[in-house]
Formats: sequence, structure tokens, C-alpha cells
Amino acid sequence: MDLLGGTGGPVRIAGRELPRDELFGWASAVAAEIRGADAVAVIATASLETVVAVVGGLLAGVPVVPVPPDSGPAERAHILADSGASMLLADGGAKVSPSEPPLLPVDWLPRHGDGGNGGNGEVPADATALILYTSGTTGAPKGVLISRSAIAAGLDALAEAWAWTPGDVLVHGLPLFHVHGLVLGVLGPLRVGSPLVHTGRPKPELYAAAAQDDGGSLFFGVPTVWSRTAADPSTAEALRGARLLVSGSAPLPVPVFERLSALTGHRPVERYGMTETLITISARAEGDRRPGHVGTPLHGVRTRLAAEDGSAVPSDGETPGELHVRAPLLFKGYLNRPEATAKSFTPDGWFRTGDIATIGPDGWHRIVGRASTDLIKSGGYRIGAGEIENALLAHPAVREAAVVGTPHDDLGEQVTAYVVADGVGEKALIDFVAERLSVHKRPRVVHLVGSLPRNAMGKVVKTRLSEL
Ligand code: MLC
Ligand code: AMP
Repeated sequence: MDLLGGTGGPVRIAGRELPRDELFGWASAVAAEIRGADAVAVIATASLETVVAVVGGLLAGVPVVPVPPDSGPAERAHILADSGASMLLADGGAKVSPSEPPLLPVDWLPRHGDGGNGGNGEVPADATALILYTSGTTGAPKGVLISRSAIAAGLDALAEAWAWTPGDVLVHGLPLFHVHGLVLGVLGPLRVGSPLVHTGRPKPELYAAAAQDDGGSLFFGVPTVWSRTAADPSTAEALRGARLLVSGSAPLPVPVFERLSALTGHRPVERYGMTETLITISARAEGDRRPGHVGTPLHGVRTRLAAEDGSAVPSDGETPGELHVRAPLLFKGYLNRPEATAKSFTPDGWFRTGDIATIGPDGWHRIVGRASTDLIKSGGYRIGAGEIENALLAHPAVREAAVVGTPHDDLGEQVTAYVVADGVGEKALIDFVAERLSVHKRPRVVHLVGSLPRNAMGKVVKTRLSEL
């Protein structure tokens, strides 16, 4: 199965551009170096090197593990050890410690290999293409195994839903280590054939410049990007000539939808997904777009709602239930965690998203919350409370810690920590976490408290933390 098209527009990342044939030539050189490896890790900076390394992995049929470039030592060590990556792909300037897998400097490889798409048709469709690390409610992040066939099915369903063609110019600046920025935002244009303009960072003013100077037609953003755009009228105006503005990874607030529509003349297309499922639900390019709603299931996707006891919930647009999905684009499981994988499916084979939704009689879905308070969405990043609590508890002065998401105008939710500690300040604790984990996981607010509210079993009652 050819996952990527060998022809199509150029790829530009943070101002550096490569035509498609040179990109595949360079990636073929990577593929030649890594063929046969069990898995390779990529320090996923927003750069051409990252794209070349990921494409090289796909050409060679070697699972690629993107590592957030700012992940602190604890997070990085976990990802490298858990994934079993035998090489680290990055530019030659990357710092690699002696305990880590050896560095393959991507920028030192020849940039003109054999071109073409490297004959990736020989790799089986169910082979793992990517291992994406994502937060659970407790413990360290889990590796989500994503197959080539899931990526192909997911991207084809999106191309159909959004009428995405080689004639589009895709613009975004999202990080290249998650589904949104990497699968949709890089593999998407490589499969569809459209040029990509990656702005380096997802800043509204850079999106506006790409709309005006590069003919950007299709724009991807997390809600924080769109709310920052909506707060800046002249930047928003620059997007009037676009074809489609797409929002996802977290709920798009209704006032942001309305303001963006008024300023740009485009009602944004909202879509819903997860690392484990890729994108399953979306509004369509041709059709209705409703504020507060994420659309209808994509081609090949089935959904249902279940009550806590597992019984069916009616699609009446009002009764909430946990959203279950079935689709050819689901993940293969969590790496090395068969129990977690089994727990994430119902006995009859549906994936439990953990999101609470309603479904209208017309099939329109609304996400109304999450089943667990322990998964936080901040700026579109998924952050597990348990991972932050463990990082805080590693500080010698911290005795107890509880982390929740609290509402935040810009980020949707912000990481908020309640900590029982002796002789340490809030800022020192924020910096302590930022040094160990990716900086977006740091608490934005720390409340130092005398004790945490607990139930009779001794478990922290997170719903009572705000009373402190
Ligand atoms: C701040 N900084 C610190 C620090 N405090 N550094 C060290 N120690 C501290 N204590 C620095 C950071 O390094 C960074 O520097 C800067 O401050 C701000 O960091 P930030 O908080 O990350 O930036 P911010 O502007 O607040 O981020 C907003 C954002 C970002 C929207 C740009 O949240 C983002 O990129 N979100 C996208 C998430 C995403 O792609 N999710 C998709 C998941 S897939 P510097 O130098 O870096 O500026 C998925 C599936 C689906 O969900 O449905 O799509
Ligand atoms: P991640 O695994 O990082 O992809 O995060 C997946 C989670 O993001 C989902 O379980 C949802 O909670 C949330 N999410 C993604 N898209 C949307 C959306 N359009 N509206 C509301 N929540 C969303």
C-alpha cells in the first residue's frame, strides 16, 4: 500500500522549502540507514528534518516515535526506553546523552536519493507506522500504535469530508509530534498532494501572512489559535480569502466560532478525534457548520452512546452518554500494555473514548465533557493529572499533590495544582515540573494548601479542591 503520494506540491517548514521529489530523495537516504530497525525515535522539532525522518521511517516500514523536542529528561527517557527505539533521528546539532540510542544526523545524509516514493508498497498495510505517546489519567504516557492502513483510511475520509485536493495550500504551525500537526498536518498533504506551509509556530499573524503571500486555502488550528485570531481583527480579516478554517483537538467555544465567522466570513469546520482513533467526526466542507457541535461521523466510522452501566443512550440530542466508536482507523493498541488496551474497549469491541457526548436525531454530535477529571486539555494538548502529580511528588519538599484542569479563557483549561509542601514557593514548583516534562505540562497555577480533601477511603476528592 502506498501511504504517501510521490507527487504533489512542496513542503515548507518555518521558511525552508523542499520540492516533493527532493523530499522523497532525502527520505530514501534515511530509509536506507534505518531499514530493519524495530523502531526509531525522531526529535520532532518543527523542521524539514523531522518531516524527512518521519517519511524515511514510512518508506522503510520502520515504526517512528516522535519525541517532543522540549520533553524534559524524565519524559524523554520514558519514551525512549518504553518504545525500544534503536536510533535517534535529528539534526546533527541535537544533544544526545551517552545512555540514549545513537544519533543519526538527518542533515548529514545526501539530499538526492532515488526520488520517487521508495517502493513503500511492500510494507504490509497493518504494519505500525507511528508510535505516538499520549497521556493517560495515571502514570507515564502510553505509546499508541497507529497502523499505515488507519492513517490512509483516516486521511482519505478527511479529504472527502473537507473536499481537500492537490489544489489546496495547507497552512498550520502545530507541533509535529501529535495527530493534529503530524498525521493531519504533514502526512495529510503528502497523501493528498497539496503543498504545505508550516509556519513554525501556530501564531495568528503567521497564518495571516501565509494567507496573503502563499495562497493558503486550508487552515488547521487548535481553539487557542482561533481565539487568538478572533481577538485580532486585522489578522482575522486576512483569512477572508481562505477556503476552509478547521478547528479541533479541544472544544471551540461558541463565542469564538461566532466572532471568527463575523471577522473572516468563514464558519469554521469543527472536527473531533483522539490519538487512539484519529479523526472520527467532522462537519463537512459542503454543508452545515454548527457552533458547539463537532459534526457527523466520517466515512467508515460508527458511533454510539452508553450510560455508566453500559446500557444504550438514545440519540435524542439531549441525553448525554459516553461516546463509543468503531472504525477502520482505530489504533492497534497501547505498546506493552495489553491490560490498558483491553480496558479501553467494550466487550463487544467498541472503543471507549472517555468523552461525554450527545447525538441528535440528525446524527450531529456535541461533546459535552469528559468522564474523568484526570485528563486535562490545555491549548489542545492532552495532559494526564497523574503524570503531573508524580512530577510534583518527586520534589523533596512536596508531601501531597492533586492536579486538575480549571477553566482558562485562552487555553480552554489550565493545569492547576493543589500542593501540600514545606518551604517551597509556587514558582519553584512550576519550574521544577517544566524542567522534567514538556513545558506545556507545567502547572500554570499552584495553590499551597494545608491538606487535601479526602473521602473515607483516603482518596482525594478532586471536585472539592476548588473549595480550598
Ligand atoms: C514558560 N516557558 C517556560 C516556562 N514557562 N519554559 C521553561 N520553564 C518555565 N517555567 C516558555 C515555553 O518554553 C515557551 O517558549 C513559552 O514559554 C510558552 O509556552 P507554551 O505555554 O507552550 O505556549 P503557549 O503560547 O501558551 O501555547 C499555546 C499553543 C500551544 C496553542 C501555541 O498550546 C500549542 O501549540 N498547542 C497545540 C497542541 C496540539 O497540537 N494538540 C494536538 C493533539 S492531537 P517558546 O520559546 O516555545 O515560545 C489531538 C487529536 C485531535 O488532539 O483531535 O487533533
Ligand atoms: P488527544 O489524544 O491529544 O488527541 O486528545 C483527544 C481528546 O481531545 C478527545 O478525547 C477530546 O476530549 C478532545 N477533543 C478533540 N477534538 C475535540 C473537539 N472538536 N471538541 C471537543 N473535544 C475535542
